[in-house]
Amino acid sequence: MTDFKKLATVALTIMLVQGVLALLISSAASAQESLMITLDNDRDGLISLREATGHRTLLENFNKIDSNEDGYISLDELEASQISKG
Ligand SMILES: [Ca+2]
Ligand SMILES: [Ca+2]
Repeated sequence: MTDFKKLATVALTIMLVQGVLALLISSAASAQESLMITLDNDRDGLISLREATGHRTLLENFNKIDSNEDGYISLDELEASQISKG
């Protein structure tokens, strides 16, 4: 096997694994994950106070949900809160 073929095989394998992972993640997306995607306007994986203004319940409970008090709601904190889109 040439180096190029080896490289191509490795690249193909990585793409395949990433595709399968993406499929798994998207099919397993929880209500909290879809809420995070909806509200996280700057795509940093966290909901800031400004981004939380798009969701009334989240905004009202922001300080309660932000358990590590860093001013942002992470997906873990969102999942712990059990708040969903509705
Ligand atoms: Ca954000
Ligand atoms: Ca936090």
